[in-house]
Amino acid sequence: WRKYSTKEPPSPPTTQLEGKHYPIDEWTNIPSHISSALSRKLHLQPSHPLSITRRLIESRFPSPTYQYHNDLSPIVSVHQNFDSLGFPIDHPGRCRTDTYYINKDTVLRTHTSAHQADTFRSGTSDGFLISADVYRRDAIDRSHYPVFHQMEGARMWSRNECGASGGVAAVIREEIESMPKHGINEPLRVRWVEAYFPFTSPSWELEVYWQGDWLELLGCGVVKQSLPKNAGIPDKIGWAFGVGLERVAMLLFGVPDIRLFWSLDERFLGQFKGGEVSRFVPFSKFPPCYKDIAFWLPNSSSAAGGQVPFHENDMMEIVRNVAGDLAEDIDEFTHPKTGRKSLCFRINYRSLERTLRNDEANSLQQAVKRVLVEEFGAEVRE
Ligand code: FA5
Ligand code: MG
Repeated sequence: WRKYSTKEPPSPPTTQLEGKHYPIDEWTNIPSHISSALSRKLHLQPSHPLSITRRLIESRFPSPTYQYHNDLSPIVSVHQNFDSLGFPIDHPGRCRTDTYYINKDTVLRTHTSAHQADTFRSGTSDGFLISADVYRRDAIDRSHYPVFHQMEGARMWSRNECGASGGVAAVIREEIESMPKHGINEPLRVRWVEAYFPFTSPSWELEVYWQGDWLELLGCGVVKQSLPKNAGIPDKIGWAFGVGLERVAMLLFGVPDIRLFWSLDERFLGQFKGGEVSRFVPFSKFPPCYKDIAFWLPNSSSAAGGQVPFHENDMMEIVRNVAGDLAEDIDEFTHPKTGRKSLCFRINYRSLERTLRNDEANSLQQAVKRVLVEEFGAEVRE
């Protein structure tokens, strides 16, 4: 019992990630289905479609002009992920509803841009490609996943080498527009949409037409001068892009659902053993199972137990925690206006690997309800 009578204060609670201990606090919000993804590193598995896609893009941005970084830790500071890129302090991306926090100062990177400033500062090459896993609390559907992979590309020039920033803009658009077309035979409809990022100006996003809708592939732009200036290279000017590797791989390989990239099923992995781009042959599509849920939330003034306001991403997270990859998508319904906030969601449960039984879907749905009631004080409308 002596062990417990020591006068030393108890050590603060910590969490272990990638073999290191981090103090936790009221910002910590990393569930186990996320922390267990850290070790997967799909973009480094030689015959995984994400790795094949990475190498294909790398081949268009050759070394030594471009230096490749493929193993940077996903654990970064709030400064690296947001401050160094000029994100304003009230930017919604910084919220706990959108970002996975290890503690108030440390996050799982939400984008590969988190490494831009450091890589510019290291000054070891004019260009770089950074491929990595990134993490976001986000919607559930066929093209979104809370862990996905991005490739950051950037290239710097001396001002006199490249002329005006207009020249840089032309180069990036030319270079990037041809990227998703590579390896695809049928004509692809692509369009550029003006966008906003705190660290580029002008900025664009590139979209392609896919399964009846526009799918966003990447964001890019001319790097704002504050970045090279802060990195000690004020005479340089350059462009950068950040592309979603899953999105490009879905086009290249014909993968219809982003969850498939995480599959350990040989019917999926076995198709890419050659290490080259090939058309994915889908295994039969198993039937969906739709379940609706409607609930009231307590008024924030009367919220018991210090409950926090409910965010749509909280619903996504609850379902991910309960159902894992058995949830295919979630739709929010419009609901009648009343004094209290009422929410309705339709969850589509569907396994990629087998037919899901109705009683399995029911028990997942029951578990979702339980979390809503116990953790958010929801009153489920039957
Ligand atoms: C960014 O993350 C910027 N850092 C990109 C950038 C880099 C802009 C350099 C300028 C210069 P955005 O949030 O739009 O931008 O994400 C980039 C891409 O990541 C998207 O176009 C999409 O292809 C992919 N993506 C975003 N969220 C998800 C998700 N939940 N699941 C899968 N892919 C996603
Ligand atoms: Mg975007």
